[in-house]
Amino acid sequence: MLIVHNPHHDDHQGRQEMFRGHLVPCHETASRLEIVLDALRAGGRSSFATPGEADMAVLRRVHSARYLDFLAGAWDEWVALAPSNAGLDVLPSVWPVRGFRADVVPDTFAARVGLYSFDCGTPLTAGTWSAARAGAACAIDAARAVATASGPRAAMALTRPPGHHAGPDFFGGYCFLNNAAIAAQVLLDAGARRVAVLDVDYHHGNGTQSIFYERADVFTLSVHGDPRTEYPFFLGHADETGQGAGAGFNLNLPLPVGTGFPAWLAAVETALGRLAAAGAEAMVVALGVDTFEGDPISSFRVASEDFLRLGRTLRGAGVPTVFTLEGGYAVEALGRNVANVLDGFEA
Ligand code: Q9C
Ligand code: ZN
Repeated sequence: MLIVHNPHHDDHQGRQEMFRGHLVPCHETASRLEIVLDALRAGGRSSFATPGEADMAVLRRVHSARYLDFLAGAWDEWVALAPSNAGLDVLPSVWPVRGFRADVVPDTFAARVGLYSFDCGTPLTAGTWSAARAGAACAIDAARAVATASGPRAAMALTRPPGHHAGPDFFGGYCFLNNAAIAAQVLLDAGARRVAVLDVDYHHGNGTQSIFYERADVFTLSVHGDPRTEYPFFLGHADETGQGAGAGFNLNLPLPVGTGFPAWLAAVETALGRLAAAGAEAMVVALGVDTFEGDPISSFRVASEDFLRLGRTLRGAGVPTVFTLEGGYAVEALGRNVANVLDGFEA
């Protein structure tokens, strides 16, 4: 398996996220990626690469032009407001909820931060655009590699910040550019007639669902904590099945807090059955390992060894596969957990 890792990931280092009235240190830290990379290297893997420049035309097929322009220029705008802002992260404070307009783009920077975001846990920093753009390039290069006839059958975009909560024109959930959606788009553009994105992160892949909700060429499937109690709360229910041309091409399998490995794996197998029945010719796995029993912000009970079995099960899909790194916040176990998925996949 080819591992395309992001050499600019640590340009993004958020300081704080809002939690119960306090600003607390971000869970999504730069050490996460280094630990996974170290574990994969220690495991004797040899196929590593860093990406070329991100193809902006691909990003524009997944995200709106106005959102990409905002992300690219946000830090300079923030610092232009006051030089002392250079020492602070950007967090939103106001959002256009029901009845407000999202079609008129405000002039005021703070209002635009809210227009293009959905939570107060995703700081935008000096290097966010650089890191996210290089991460998208990892997804593009990983997908292009598996789409090449002589290339590997599987590749991983090993990057942060993660992507699956980022929608067509919004960031949130620690995510800015939707790497899994970008990989899916590349696989389509390379000739696959239908691609599946299977999201096994603890949290519903709301961004990916929103990007493809009215499309039949990408089947989005997500196994996750029930949004009645779990983040992102406002999407991810079982009755969301796609719309218009996309009707029937979204599957949500929400599971209750405390779900153990057997029930979780059964849901993943259900998703894989639907994926095969839909004739997906390639698969993107949005691989969050925050389903781990020791994860500090999640509640499933998946053990480190169980991730080997997940990998084997995913391999059963029998299609070219791109993995993207999503969540997983038990940092000391993160390397082993991700390596186990990949080892199980290749066993
Ligand atoms: N006090 C991903 O796993 N809310 N994003 C956490 C913790 C945000 C998770 C609240 C969780 C976002 C990619
Ligand atoms: Zn997650």
